[in-house]
Amino acid sequence: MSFSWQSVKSYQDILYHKADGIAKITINRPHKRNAFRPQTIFELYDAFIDAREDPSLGVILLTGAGPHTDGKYAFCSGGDQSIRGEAGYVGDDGVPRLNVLDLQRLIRSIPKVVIALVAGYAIGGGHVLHLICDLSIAADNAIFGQTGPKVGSFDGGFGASYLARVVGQKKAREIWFLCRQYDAQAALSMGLVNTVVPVAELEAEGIQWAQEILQKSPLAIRCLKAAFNADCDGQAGIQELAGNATLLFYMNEESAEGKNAFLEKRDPNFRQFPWRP
Ligand code: S0N
Repeated sequence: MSFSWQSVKSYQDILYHKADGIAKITINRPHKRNAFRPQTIFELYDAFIDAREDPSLGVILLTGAGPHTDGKYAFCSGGDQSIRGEAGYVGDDGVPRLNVLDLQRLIRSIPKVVIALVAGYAIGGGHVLHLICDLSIAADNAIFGQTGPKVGSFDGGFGASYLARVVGQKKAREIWFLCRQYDAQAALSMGLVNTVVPVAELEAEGIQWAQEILQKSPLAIRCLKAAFNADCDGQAGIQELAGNATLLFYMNEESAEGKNAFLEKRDPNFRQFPWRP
């Protein structure tokens, strides 16, 4: 399928494209199996904010560049271990950070559909990134797994609790405690991905899913995403869901009457509105 991606902005560690209501954000460090460093996360965050603020976009595809020169693919292999310091991942400014957590929260709360397109490795913090996307489409060469207990780290946030919501407590504990790798079919059978396609068809499948979603009601999808999140995210999830209720109320005449009355220095006439059953 030919699709006219337009490059949006130039970054060091990622690529960012848009076309026809869809954004595509690509982690572009294939020599490191697309491991992220603080700079990568800053750039991903910047691109996701841009996609959130662009009302022409409804779906964001998150993927990894590849294959590398050795022929291998990766979605993302997590935090770049070569720059891991005593208190996080250390960028050029010398400051240690775990800023992937900011990105996780943004992907989860952005009121648009985020689809992970996973070819090759989705490992460690890279596995958590695909996990928190709304949908995951795997290439037939995809490999999934956590490595934390093997490399001296763990993600006790979404990486543990949301994984357990998705695949169940027993499987989530197996994934973290044994640090095994799982192929695409195994991921499909445990509900970790939505479908598996040949690697050559991965992007086309993602575009197809995005185009189907774009035919649907933006507000309905927005409220559904918030509703799914609210079930897991405590008060932050309720805030997100309630923010959508306020948004819808702002779009209603009853809400406008209150604002108009204030601006017109008169009492509001709410008696014109019904107390619905
Ligand atoms: C992905 C793997 C399985 C691929 O194996 P393969 O195909 O044999 O390739 P390699 O030869 O191993 O790799 C090719 C080149 O890429 C480099 N590379 C790969 N992954 C990384 C990485 N994560 N960091 C740095 N470099 C990487 C290799 O070094 C190699 O380079 P050259 O050719 O120069 O030698 C395999 O590569 C693998 O297992 N990778 C490591 C996976 C891993 O353990 N990732 C880190 C897990 N932890 C996190 O992601 C932490 C996330 C985080 O920030 C966090 C978030 C919340 C709370 C806590 C944390 C926390 O910090 O823990």
